[in-house]
Amino acid sequence: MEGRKNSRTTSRDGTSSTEKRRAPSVSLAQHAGGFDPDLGRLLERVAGLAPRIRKELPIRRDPATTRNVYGEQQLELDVWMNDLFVDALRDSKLVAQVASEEMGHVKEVGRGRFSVVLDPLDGSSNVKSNNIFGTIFGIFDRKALPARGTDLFAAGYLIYGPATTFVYATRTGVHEFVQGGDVHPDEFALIEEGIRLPPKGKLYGIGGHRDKWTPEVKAFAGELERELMNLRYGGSFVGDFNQILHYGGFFAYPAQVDKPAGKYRLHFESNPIAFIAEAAGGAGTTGTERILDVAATGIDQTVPTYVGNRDLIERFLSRF
Ligand code: AFP
Repeated sequence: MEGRKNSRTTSRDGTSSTEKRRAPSVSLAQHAGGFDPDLGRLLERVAGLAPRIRKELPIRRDPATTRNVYGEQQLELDVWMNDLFVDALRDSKLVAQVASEEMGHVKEVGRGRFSVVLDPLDGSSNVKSNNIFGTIFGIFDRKALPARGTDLFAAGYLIYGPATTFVYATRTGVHEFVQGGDVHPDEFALIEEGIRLPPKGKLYGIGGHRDKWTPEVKAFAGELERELMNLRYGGSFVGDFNQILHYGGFFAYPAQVDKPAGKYRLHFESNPIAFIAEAAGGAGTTGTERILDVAATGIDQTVPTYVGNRDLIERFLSRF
């Protein structure tokens, strides 16, 4: 199945759109279920929440009265989405533990084989401005949380953009799906299977403040600028990484001189995305070690995060 593009994809092969619509599409549940039936069921549950989430987006736009464990003001949507995902994972009967950026602790939800880590709403500051945000998740098989990224069984994300897309990865590949269509509007259909980072990265993006970047980050950013790579920074890791997945390049929320441990949450953001980057042929580093190798010492750890094409990550590391 490697490298397949669904017939609903815009293609360059000259076939008409009517012909394309008639060809059978592969659903997310079928695809992931072919890899592991329980994974198929779990991902179908997760993706099945998207229509409810999209319906609530215009309504739940206000700040909540609470802050998360990182001291950040939560949105009503952060809290609501967290509960929605936790309840769905519990109801699936496939999950034992859940931990999320919004809870700050590990929650026992049943006796299933999976443990799930998630950032229910990644890019919450983009809600107000109607820019890209999404949900990031990582799935462990029979592992207690917190666990090391290298033990992930699968990872993925949803993007609530102009279209709702779903990307999932296992160690053997990264696959993308889009929601909608004439026949099953709520279903996710395969767009591209076995995605690889394009060999020549086009984009770069670096979060934080240039004045606070470490000398290695400043120097490398200068190098990428001189090579005329295009700057893209959108304020949501999931959206920014998704661009790297499709166009190739380098994305970082780096160590800063006043924040050496960076901003991104190891378990909820950096590990799942580094897992996807590696499964697509790329790499992820903290600047001192592979992200997926970082020892799991606490559920609220943060790490400097650099992901993207392997050659760019290696060039960046050669500066240390
Ligand atoms: P949350 O919305 O889950 O808090 O995550 C936001 C985030 O960690 C990441 O998605 C963005 O890339 C980054 O913060 C944006 O940070 P800046 O506001 O400093 O650019």
